[in-house]
Amino acid sequence: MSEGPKTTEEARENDLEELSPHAARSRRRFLSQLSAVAGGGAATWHIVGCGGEGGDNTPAVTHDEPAEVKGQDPHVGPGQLDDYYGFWSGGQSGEIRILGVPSMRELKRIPVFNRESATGWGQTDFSKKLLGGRMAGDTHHVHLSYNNGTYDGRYVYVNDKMSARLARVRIATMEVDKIVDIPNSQGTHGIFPQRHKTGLVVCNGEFRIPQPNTGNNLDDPTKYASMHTAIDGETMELQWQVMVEGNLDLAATDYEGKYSFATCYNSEGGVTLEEMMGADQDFLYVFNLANIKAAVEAGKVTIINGAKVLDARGADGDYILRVPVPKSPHGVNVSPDGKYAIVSGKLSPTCSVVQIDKLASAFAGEIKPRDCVVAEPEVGLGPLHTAFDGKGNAYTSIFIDSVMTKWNIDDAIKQYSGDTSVQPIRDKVDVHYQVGHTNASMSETKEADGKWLVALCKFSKDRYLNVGMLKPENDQLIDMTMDKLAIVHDGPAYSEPHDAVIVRRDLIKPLQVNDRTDDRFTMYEDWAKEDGVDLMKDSKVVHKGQIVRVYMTSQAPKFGLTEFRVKAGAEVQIIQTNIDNVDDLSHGLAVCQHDVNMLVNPQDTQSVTFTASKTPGVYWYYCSWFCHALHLEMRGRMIVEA
Ligand code: K7E
Ligand code: CUA
Repeated sequence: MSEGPKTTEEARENDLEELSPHAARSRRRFLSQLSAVAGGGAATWHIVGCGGEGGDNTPAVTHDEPAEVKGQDPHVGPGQLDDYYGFWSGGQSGEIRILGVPSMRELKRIPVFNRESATGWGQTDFSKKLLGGRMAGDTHHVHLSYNNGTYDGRYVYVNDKMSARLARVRIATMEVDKIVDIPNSQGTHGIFPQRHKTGLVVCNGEFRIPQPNTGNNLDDPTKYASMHTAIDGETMELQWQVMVEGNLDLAATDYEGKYSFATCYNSEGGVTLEEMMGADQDFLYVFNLANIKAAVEAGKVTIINGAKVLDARGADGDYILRVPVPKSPHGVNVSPDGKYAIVSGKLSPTCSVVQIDKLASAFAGEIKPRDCVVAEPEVGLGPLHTAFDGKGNAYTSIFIDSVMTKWNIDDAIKQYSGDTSVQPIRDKVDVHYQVGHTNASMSETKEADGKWLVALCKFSKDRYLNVGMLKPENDQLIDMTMDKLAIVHDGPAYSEPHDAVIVRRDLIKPLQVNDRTDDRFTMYEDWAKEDGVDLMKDSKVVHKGQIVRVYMTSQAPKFGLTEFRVKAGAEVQIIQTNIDNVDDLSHGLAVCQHDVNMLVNPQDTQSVTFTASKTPGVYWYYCSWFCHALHLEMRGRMIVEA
């Protein structure tokens, strides 16, 4: 494009029309709908973008634009392995999923905050202890532990927005090993680990509540506050909370361990949609981690529900800097060179580029917080999240326009500083439909490699066979190695991936058989010691008053016990150890009519506690995972006596 940027609204429309006629149409529609909302109308703008019903809403794009010949091949043939692990949040399902990229094949689901029948998560003694009786969750953001700016292959962290929890998966076992409750917080949303080493994981409280939330100030929202919380990524223990006045949305960290970031919408402190959209300006909150640590160590804290809380409401100070950005920002992503935090506008068609090395001067009062903003390119309507290729380009997901916009960061900075000869927008591609998060291969590390980009679309509408009212989400794979972005794959996803990270496969090395080092093994070993049992060898029934402990090995195709006897209504605890030492040889334990089903992986122990039927009789237990030609014979009888 040869002309420089225009200044009038009309010229901007023309620009958009050139880049994407669809974008210009939806921009006009968006603006009229927004004014309807502001006037008290129904907030329906977010579902009417593309390809569907009504008005001037012609389909966004012809389907299946073929990839250009020079691009990468996303096909992963039989027997071939993907180049990347994708870690996807499962949204309302409360889980994490692992996909192969670029095949986009779902390889595994890791239950986290949900009850899962296949593995017994939520039913085994260990998972019950972690979940504390809660059986639902809402996972949004999945991030891995870091060392020196890239993934160290040890942990995956994920938030539960619904019950304000942070969970950790140990990559060696791909199972949850810790879950921590975040006090004084509701709607725990953005999380991000520090990137210079496995240090803090910061967690944003999105919903403002009275502090403490014990019946005070119920009807005085001006007194509500939210928390920016730090959890130690090694111990999973709460370190501190910083109390702020505004809603905290997405989180990020820098690459040096100095700052954490939170987008703040609703700085006006409203409790209704209209109130939350009132102010034209909101903020990127920048947290100064060294100053916060020093203040916590100096005891400048209030204890609220056991948490050390620093009050940073009101004016900027040592702890927080509020960088003004256009109203209601959403995503914040830090470029792989560590230089910029990019704030996506959501209700503004812009991204604000914050130069991180200017923040120290702003904290010192030498420049204004807004002076740290060095570019604000127009990227489209409803920018949500930004990914990177490691070559100076940013890729922003644009929700309302249903496009991905590729733009150049340096050119955006030049344009902002007055150079009218540059145009930062490089390309736009239509996605289907209403893209939320985006991410790219290694994009959240200093090793961003610019190979694959995913657009996690909230609506699939007509892209798949009609499966009823709830359609799959649509995860689209985009080849980012060419000048033009090319969609090369549609991947249906069950409700509802929010975020994903895409990790080079050499960084992820899970075990084939369990190494029995997780915390939970001390629990089993303690019981076994108490009862004089060797878990790897013995099968034995131990009566302890009303409780019957049943130790049982499993080795294809046999359980260590072919029967055991209990009294009707007894508490039964089965502690099962899979002594097979063979890759992929899992056994299960299902108990007929007792609602028990759990997985026991090679060299693993699992335990489950349940109440035997009040009706005496014979109840078979059986192996529920196909393990052997005689798998169906792998069973035994629980004999329940009167
Ligand atoms: Cu944008 Cu929860 Cu990350 Cu969803 S949030 S899109
Ligand atoms: Cu063991 Cu099937």
